[in-house]
Amino acid sequence: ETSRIAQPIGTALDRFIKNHQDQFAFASGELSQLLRDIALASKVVNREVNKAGLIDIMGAAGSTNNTGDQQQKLDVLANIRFTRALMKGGEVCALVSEESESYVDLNNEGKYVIAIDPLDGSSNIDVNVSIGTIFSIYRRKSIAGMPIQEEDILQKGSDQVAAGYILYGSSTMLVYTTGHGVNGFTYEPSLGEYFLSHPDMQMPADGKIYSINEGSANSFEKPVKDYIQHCKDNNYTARYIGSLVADFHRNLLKGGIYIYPATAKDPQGKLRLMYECNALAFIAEQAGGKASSGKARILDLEPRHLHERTPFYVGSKNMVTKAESF
Ligand code: P6P
Repeated sequence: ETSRIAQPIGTALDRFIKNHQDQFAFASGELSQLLRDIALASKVVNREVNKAGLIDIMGAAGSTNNTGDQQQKLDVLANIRFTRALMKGGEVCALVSEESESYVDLNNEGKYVIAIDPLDGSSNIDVNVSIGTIFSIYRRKSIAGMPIQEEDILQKGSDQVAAGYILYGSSTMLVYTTGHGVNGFTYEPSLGEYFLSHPDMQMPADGKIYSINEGSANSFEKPVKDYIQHCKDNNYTARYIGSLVADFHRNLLKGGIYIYPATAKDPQGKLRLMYECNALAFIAEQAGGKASSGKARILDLEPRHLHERTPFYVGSKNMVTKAESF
């Protein structure tokens, strides 16, 4: 399959996208350009994340986003940067963001719709813990030039044409899929370029790391409690960074499972289907992993509203299957 023709490590992102453009359905270059627009915006956000401690942009902006989260200034900045880059890029007609109550009509003729969490884990900014951007890309379903329809906005995860994340960590990485495997690029700030560092990423089928916030364990449903006990009985390692992209990325590389189940505080789970779970589920499956609500495949869930939450089990295929069996 052409998609698995690994490019040499060190290939620059632009060259990689160009070399793989033939795989994109409707390969008319728009999706390539959209990926470049996202990469560009991430470079600007990366620069701001890296100097957050220097300029008084840390600490809460005082406002709260539509989900009641205390908005950090970097949240606001990241949302602005990605929205502006996508508006100027012209490839996206509508944007769904954690930071916006309803979808944003970008007034473009673009063929694509993007769902994005511009800066997930933002409560970690003040303590210098890795944070991330998560995005899903869909084809517009309604006729270009006509008003945006609900069918354009509320699409199942299985309809994604691309998905990815940027991890602003000890190094900054862009990891994405277009349905032909998963590739990871590491940012070289001195050159302002992403370079292929992790070609054709495969998530180990098994692992011994479990990621869950056990502070909420008293309200976990019995199957979750029993699975955690199974992990302890098998001497697994507990690793919970409290930043979804960082926990996901580690599990992608080393094998492991991340669980955010239903809790008393969040009876539907805390994570969002449209701009957190669907993207990571697509990436997980493309890397040989699995993503479930505990009862159903994440990518099969029919979204009912933009900010819908779902319980989320994602990671090594055999670990997710085991967790579902409790
Ligand atoms: P808790 C961060 O707010 C986030 O959305 C994810 O990045 C992270 O995994 C989770 O919530 C942490 O939530 O309830 O464990 O603090």
